[in-house]
Amino acid sequence: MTESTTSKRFYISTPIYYVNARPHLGHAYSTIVCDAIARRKRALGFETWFLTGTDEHGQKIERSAKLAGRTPREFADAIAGEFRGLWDKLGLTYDDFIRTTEPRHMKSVQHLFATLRDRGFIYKGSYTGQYCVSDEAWIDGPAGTVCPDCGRATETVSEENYFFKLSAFERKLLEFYEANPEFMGPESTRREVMSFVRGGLKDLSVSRTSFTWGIPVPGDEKHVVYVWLDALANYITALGYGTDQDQNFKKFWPADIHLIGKEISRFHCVYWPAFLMAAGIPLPKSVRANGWLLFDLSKMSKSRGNIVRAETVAEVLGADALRYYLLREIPFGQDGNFSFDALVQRYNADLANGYGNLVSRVVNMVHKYFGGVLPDAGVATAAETALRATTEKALADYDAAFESLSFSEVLKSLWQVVAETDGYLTANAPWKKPADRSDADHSALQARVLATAAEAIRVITALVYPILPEATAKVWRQLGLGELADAAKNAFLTNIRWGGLTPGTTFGEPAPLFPRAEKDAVERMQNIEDQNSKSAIEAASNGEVVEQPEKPASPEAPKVAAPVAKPVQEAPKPAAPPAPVAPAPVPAAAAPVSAAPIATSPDLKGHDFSRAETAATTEGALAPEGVAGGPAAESDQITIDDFIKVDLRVAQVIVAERVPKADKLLRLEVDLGYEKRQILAGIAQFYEPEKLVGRKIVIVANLAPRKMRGLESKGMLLAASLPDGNPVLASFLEEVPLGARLK
Ligand code: ME8
Repeated sequence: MTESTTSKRFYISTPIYYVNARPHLGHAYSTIVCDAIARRKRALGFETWFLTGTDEHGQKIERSAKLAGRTPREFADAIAGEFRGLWDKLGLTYDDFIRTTEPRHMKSVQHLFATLRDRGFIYKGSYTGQYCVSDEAWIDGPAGTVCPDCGRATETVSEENYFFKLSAFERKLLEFYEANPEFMGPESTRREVMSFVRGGLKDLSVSRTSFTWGIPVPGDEKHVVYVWLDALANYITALGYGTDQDQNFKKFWPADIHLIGKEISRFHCVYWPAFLMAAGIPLPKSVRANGWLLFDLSKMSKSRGNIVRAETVAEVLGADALRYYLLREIPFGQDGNFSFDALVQRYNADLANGYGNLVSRVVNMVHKYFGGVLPDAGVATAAETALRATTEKALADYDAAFESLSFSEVLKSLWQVVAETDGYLTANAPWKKPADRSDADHSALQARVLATAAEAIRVITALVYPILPEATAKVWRQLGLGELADAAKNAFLTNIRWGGLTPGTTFGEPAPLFPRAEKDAVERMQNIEDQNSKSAIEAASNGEVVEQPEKPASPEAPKVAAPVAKPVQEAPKPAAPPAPVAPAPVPAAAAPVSAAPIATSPDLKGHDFSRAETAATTEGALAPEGVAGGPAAESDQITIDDFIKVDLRVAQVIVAERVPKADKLLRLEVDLGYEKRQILAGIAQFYEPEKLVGRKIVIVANLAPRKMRGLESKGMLLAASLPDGNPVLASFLEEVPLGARLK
C-alpha cells in the first residue's frame, strides 16, 4: 500500500456484496478491515473516501428473487437495507454506499460500455459455452463441466454477445504487474494472477441476452451488461465517472486500495485493469486480498450453513470485541478460523483482563490518590525509562506494520506495552506503602508510577483507535483528553509521541470498558445464532425474503477458471470436485422428505411442516402425492432398523437425456462405483439433462426395479421439495466417493 505523495487523499473500497444473502461475518471482516484503514488515514489528516455497497444485478439475483417469490427489485431492496443497517450498527464509517441498481451507477456503466465500444475494444459475436451462475463467471470446457471455483454445475449458454478484447491486454497486463509489484497482494494472489494471465487470455463476453435483470447495453437494449463489468465499475461510478458530477472522480481516483476476498482476485487484477486500460482510465494503486474466515474449519458461507452473524458478537461482547478478534487473530491475507470459544478467551485475556483492566486500575488510582488530577511524574528511574523504550518501539513499528496491513502485528506490539505496563504497576505497587517509606517518598512514587502508566496508556489508546474506536473514545475521556473523534478530525495520529499528557489534567470518571465475559457468553451467542437460523426458516416458509444460498466454498481451490472461449487444454484447472449443484446443502442423511425452501441450515426445527408439500422424491415419473407432507405422527415413526433397510448411496450421473414423448421424464445412467445402472426420474421440467452430467447425487439403491414407458428404472433420486413443488437434488459440499452409503 502506498500513500499518495502529491496529496493527502486516500480512497479505499470493499467489494460490493451480492444481495442474494444477508451479511455474515465474512462480509463484516472485509468491511471492518477497510474501516480500520480509513479511520487511521483520516486520523493522519488524509481526505479519505471509503466506499462500500451492494451488487444487485445478474442471473443469480434474478433467480434468488424468484425463489423467494419477490421481484428482483424488492429482493435487492430488502437485502441491501440489511447490509447498510448492519454497517451502521457496527459504527462503520463508510462515506458512500453504492447500489448497482441506482440510476447514477447505471448511467455511468452505460457510459463506460459506450467508451469501450467507441475505442474499439468491444465487438459483437456469438458464443456457446459454459457459465457458472453462482460465480457469474464464464468457464472453459464442454457441457457438463463443473465450475472449478465453486464446484457447481455450469450451464450451457448460447447467445449473441458483445465481446471485450481481453486478449489484447495479455502482454500489457504482465508488463504492468512486473513494473508495479505493489499492485496486488498478498504474494500468493500475485503469483496466482500472473500465472493465470501467462496461461493466455481470450476475449471475454460482456453482455447477456437470456435474462433482463441488468443494465441495458446502450443502443442495443436487448443485451444487458455482464454483471462483473457492471459491478467492477462501481469503484468509479460511485465517484461520478462519466457524469457532469465527477468532482469525486477527479479528486479520489485512482483508488489506493481495493480490498477484496481472495476468491475474486482474477476479476479485480485481470479484468478490471484491462477494462480501465481500454477505457483510458488510470489503474487503481493496489488490490489487497483478505483470506477466508473459516467456521468449523471450512469457509464461512451461506451455502454451507456455517455462518455467524456480526450482530450476534456485537450484541454480546460489543463491536470493538469483534474488530479486535478479527484483526488480532487472523494474520491479514491468510485464512483463519472463527470460534466462539477462542473469541471469548481472547476477549477476556486481552480486552477485559488486559487493556480494560489496566485502564481501570490507573484511572481509579489517579482518582483515589490524586483526586482525579494527573500528578507530575518527576524524575524517571530505570523502570520508567524501560517502559518508555518499549512504548517508543511500538510507536516506531506502528506505521510500517499498519501500512502493510499487518494488523495482528500492530496489536501484538501494542499488547506488549499493555503487558509491560501491567508488570510495571505490579512491580511498583503504588497502592502499597512499605513501613520504611516516608509519606512524601510514597506520594512521589505514586505520582511517578501513575503518570508514567497513564502516558503509556495514552499512546496505546491513540494507536489502537482505528481498531477499537468505541473503547478508545471512552479511555480518551477518562484520561481527560476530551473527544477522540474531534482529535481524529484534527489528525492527532500525526503527532503521537511519548510525553503528551500534561500534569494537572483532570481525569474523567472511570467507566467500565470491557466487562469480563461470563461462562455463558459462548452459549448466549450460540443461542442467538440458533434463533436467527430458525427465524430465517420461518420467514422462508411464510414466503418472506430470506437469504438465498450462495456459492459453496471451493476447498482451497485456486481461482483459475479461464475466461470465455479459451481452449480447454490451456486452462490450468485443479481437479474440481464434481458438482455440488443443489443451491442448498442437504444434510447427508436427509430422508426423502421435504426441506424448508432454504435448507441452508441443517437445523430445520423452526420449519412450518404443517403444509402439505409435493413429493420430494423423483423416482420414476412421480411419487405419490403427499409423501413429503408433514412430520411423521408418532405412530408413523420408524426405528433405526427400518431406516437401515433403505440403501442410500452416492452416485454420479454419466448420461442424462429426455425420454421421447414423456414431458416429465429423464433417463439417467448413473455410476455407483461398483456398478452402473439406469434410473428414470420425473425432473425433466426442472433440470436440463446436460446440466446433470457429472453431478453427484443420492439415490435409493435397493428400490425394486420398475418399468416406465418400456424402460426399466433401478432406483430413485433424492431431492428436497420447494413449496412450489420444484425439486432440488440432494448433493454434497465435500468430495465423496461413488457408492458411499448414507446412514
Ligand atoms: O463476490 N471470509 O460478492 P459476495 C472472508 N459481488 N471474506 C469473506 C467471506 C469469508 N468467509 N465471505 C465473504 C461478490 N467475504 C461480488 C463482488 S466486487 C466488484 C463484486 C467477503 O457477496 C470477501 O471480501 O460473494 C469476499 O470477496 C466478499 O465478501 C464476497 O462477497
